[in-house]
Amino acid sequence: MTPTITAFEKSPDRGRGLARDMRVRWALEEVGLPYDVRLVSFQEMKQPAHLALHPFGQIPTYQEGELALFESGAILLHVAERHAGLLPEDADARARAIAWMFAALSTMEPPIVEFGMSRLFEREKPWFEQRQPMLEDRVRTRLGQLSARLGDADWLDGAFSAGDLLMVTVLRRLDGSGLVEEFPNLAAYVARGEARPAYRRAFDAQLAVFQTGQGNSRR
Ligand SMILES: N[C@@H](CCC(=O)N[C@@H](CS)C(=O)NCC(=O)O)C(=O)O
Repeated sequence: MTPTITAFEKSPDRGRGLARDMRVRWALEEVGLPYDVRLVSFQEMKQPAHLALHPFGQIPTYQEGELALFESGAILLHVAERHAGLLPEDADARARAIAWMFAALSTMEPPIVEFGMSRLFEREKPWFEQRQPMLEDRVRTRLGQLSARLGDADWLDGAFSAGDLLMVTVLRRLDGSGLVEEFPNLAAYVARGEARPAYRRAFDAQLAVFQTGQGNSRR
């Protein structure tokens, strides 16, 4: 059964691949699973029909037959557990890759989102300049720790996994801040992710939505 995901009808990132449907698209491309996309407006996301799918009125969602999922991490885990290519076969290596998925979403993403939100929405606040260095340092600390662990490896734990996929999408949220570039191995890591053919296909598909305003199917 072909899954259907939801994405922004008009992505605020103007097609830069920062919205969270990008990580789901990339995962589906990595495992070679065709998918349909249903575009939703900000208004639609807050209506009962969408809230039944996503209690917080957000994207992405994932529907496959009777199954409806929300939360990009849960969607990725579902896809990765059912299709080869995103999680190792070995049970211990698989558990470690899943740990990296959680690390991306619950250790790296929160300070990065906080930093990004502040730059987007709090510039006019009288305390913006004062608060910014603290937010930046929180991100820098996590980047430094991640950089130390990655060292000169290509991926976080052996072969490319769903953990790397999520981590790269999370680090991309820092685009334009110069922070990732302070850690050349992390900048190279992100570039390695972006160079994957599956990433390119996913990126082009979400960009096409922004450019044409049309939903798309990847079959
Ligand atoms: N933890 C959720 C976050 C979902 C999320 O923040 N989605 C954003 C787009 S990237 C959204 O729908 N924002 C619109 C809103 O919250 O109204 C996930 O990973 O799926």
